[in-house]
This record gives sequence, structure tokens and C-alpha cells, in this order.
Amino acid sequence: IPVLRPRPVLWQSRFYNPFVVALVVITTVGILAMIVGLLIHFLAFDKKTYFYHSSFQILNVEYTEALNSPATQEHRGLSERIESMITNAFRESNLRSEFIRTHVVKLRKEGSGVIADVVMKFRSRKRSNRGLMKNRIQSVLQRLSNSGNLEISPSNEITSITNQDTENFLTQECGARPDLITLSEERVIGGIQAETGDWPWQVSLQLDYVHHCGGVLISNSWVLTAAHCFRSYSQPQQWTATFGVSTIRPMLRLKIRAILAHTNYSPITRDNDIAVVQLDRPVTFSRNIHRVCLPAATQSIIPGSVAYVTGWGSLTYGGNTVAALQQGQVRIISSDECNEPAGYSGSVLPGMLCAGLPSGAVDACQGDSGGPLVQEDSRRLWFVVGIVSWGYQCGLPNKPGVYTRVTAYRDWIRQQTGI
Ligand code: 4AZ
Repeated sequence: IPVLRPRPVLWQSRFYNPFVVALVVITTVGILAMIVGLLIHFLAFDKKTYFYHSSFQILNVEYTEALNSPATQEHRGLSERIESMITNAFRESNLRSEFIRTHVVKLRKEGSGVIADVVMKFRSRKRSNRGLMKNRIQSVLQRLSNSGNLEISPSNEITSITNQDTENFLTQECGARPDLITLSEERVIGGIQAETGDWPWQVSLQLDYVHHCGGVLISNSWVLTAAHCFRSYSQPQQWTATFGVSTIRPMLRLKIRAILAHTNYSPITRDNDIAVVQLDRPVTFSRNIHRVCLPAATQSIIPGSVAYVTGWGSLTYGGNTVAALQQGQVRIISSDECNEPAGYSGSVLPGMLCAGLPSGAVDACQGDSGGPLVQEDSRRLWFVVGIVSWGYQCGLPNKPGVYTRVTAYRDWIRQQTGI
């Protein structure tokens, strides 16, 4: 007689099947992970950036010509006061976690007073209400009108703008690098190879389509460079200027209309090694091509401060120029130190500026000539303080790069170009 085993046993053994248990555990963990992931996504990453523009009327500051150039202490001081007033207002408001950064794009004249064009960046949840956001920003700015010692007209309207608009505002002004163009929080300059748009004012001056010297864009039609680049080749027709980080695949190539080298340039002392080159037509400024700021004649260049030199020059003395733009971080060296017997023993003249590292490791070299030495100011605008001019070979200790001191030629530049 067959004995039938009761079915439940079979069912039970199946229930405790280790594969089924594993499946259930994995599914549960998977679902939990998805829930956590979605939570993180919606709480932290489901954010979008918003840009706004506003024009603030400053009632208690009288407009002067000094406010016209970002190189003056007046412009820098007033812009900083406006930027910190706005920043503080948002930091103390319920928008503190949404507010990223603000920048005064321009100061302009209105009657006898001043109008400041300002851009602001916020980050908030993707599905947050834009109209509500705008109202909240407006109400924070409204309260601004009677805080601090700047009197700001309370009637300022804010306009929602795109990141392209923000980019356009900033690339029309001088000296903005990518971090400022996007109003981003962090700024990083790493490595030695420049990336697209990193040094948007860098120019390659080419003789018969071959890179010969560096240069720097100081307006939409003028390039600042070194006089010694044109010693043997002074005909504008032989030259072209290219833009973009690659000299072999440039983003833009333009003919040269005129070359104005300093008439007192001396090949023996290398004094007055400066020239301005006029482009055949003005360039349209964009994210990747726009001008650097020129410093005021009175700007002091502080020994020990950080500067960057950029160019397509050789990586070793006697080597070949390179196709990809290189960048190097150096420090300003005082002329007294540079003129010591172990250094250049008195050859560094008042119109020159030394920059390098004690070890020598980072330096300009052949083919970098005419290119810029730049420094960043407190508002993250970049100024050309030097033009690569000369040095004893490259990268040797006590033999730093010598640059034309741009502040010493600020008036010469104005006389030649009107800038
Ligand atoms: C040059 O021959 C050159 N180390 C440029 C810069 C320096 C040396 C030489 C500075 O164009």
C-alpha cells in the first residue's frame, strides 16, 4: 500500500529553499537601494541653476571716470561693496541655501549717479516655482535698499536670464575666465595643459601660418605683444593671428592690419620690448575668445604674488614649440632680488618685471615671447601684468623669466590704441 507523504512538507521545504530566500533578500535590498537613491536624487541632485539680472541705482555715490575701468581701486571698491551687500542679504535670508554667487558686471553713469548691472546665480529644486522664486529674491533685494552705507534705489526690477545671457554679459567685459563666466563656486587651475576657454585672451601670432610669438587680446581689435617678435619680419601681410588652445586647429584666424612696435625698443638692453598689433577686423567676443583686463598705470605688482604664464613655447631650451597651449604658475620676484649678482646683475630695468619659482622649474621659454603673464584680482578678474620678453635660457634657478612691465607702458598703450 503506497503511503502518501503529506503535501505541506513539500511546500515547507520549498519555502526554505535557500535560492528563494536569497531572491527575496536581494529584491528587498534592491528596492531599499532604489528608494534611498531616489531620495538622495530629489534632495540633492534634482537641482537646477537659475540666473537673474538686475540694475541697481546707487543713490549716494557720484559717478566719476575712475568707475569706468575695472582696473581702478574705485571700481573694485564699489563693486566689492555691492557684491558683499547682496551676498550678505541672501546669506541672512531664507534663500541662503539657494544663493550661489553674484557679480557686478558693469558700473555705468546715470545722471550724476551710478547704475550697477548685476548678475546673480541660484540653485534650487527643479520643480520649484519660478514665479515664487523671483518674488522671494525680489523681497530680499527690496530690504537691501536701506542696509549698509550704500543707498540703493528700492525700485530695482529683476529679470530671469539664461546661462547664455549670463555668459554674454561676462564675455563682453574684460578678464573673465570660465569659473566667473558660469558664476561657479570653485576655481581650479590644474596641470600644465590648458583646456578650451581657459585663457580666452591668448593669441598665437603666426609668420606664414607658423606659430612665432604669443600675444594677448586687449580689445576686440588689438593684441598686445613683444616688439622683438617683429625684428626680422615687420610686414603685417606676413602675419596672421589665431585664437583657441590649438595652433594647428585654431578656432579663428585673422589677418593683421598693422604692427606698432615701440620705437625705442632696444635689442641690446631689451628695454621697451612692447608692441601692439591691429587685427584686420574686430572679433566677436565669446566664451572662448575675449579680452583680458589692462592694469592701471599705478597698480603695484606685489613680489611673492601668484601669476600665470601661458604659451606654445618650447618645453626645454632649444626645443620645439608645441601645438597645445601650456600654462605655468609662477610668483612675482622683486626687481631688487632679480638684479642680484647671482641673478641678472642689474640688467632688469624699471620697465621690466621678473617672475618664476626659486627652483626655476616653471618658466616661459622660446616661442612664449609676446605672450601674457596674468594675475587675478580680488573679484576674480584677470589682468595682464607682463609680456614674455627674455631670460637666460629657461627654467634655471636664479634665472627667472623677464617680462615687459605692462603698468610702465599703460600710457603708451593708450596713445597707440586709444584703449
Ligand atoms: C626666448 O628666447 C625666451 N626663460 C623667452 C623667455 C625666456 C627665455 C628665452 C625666459 O624667446
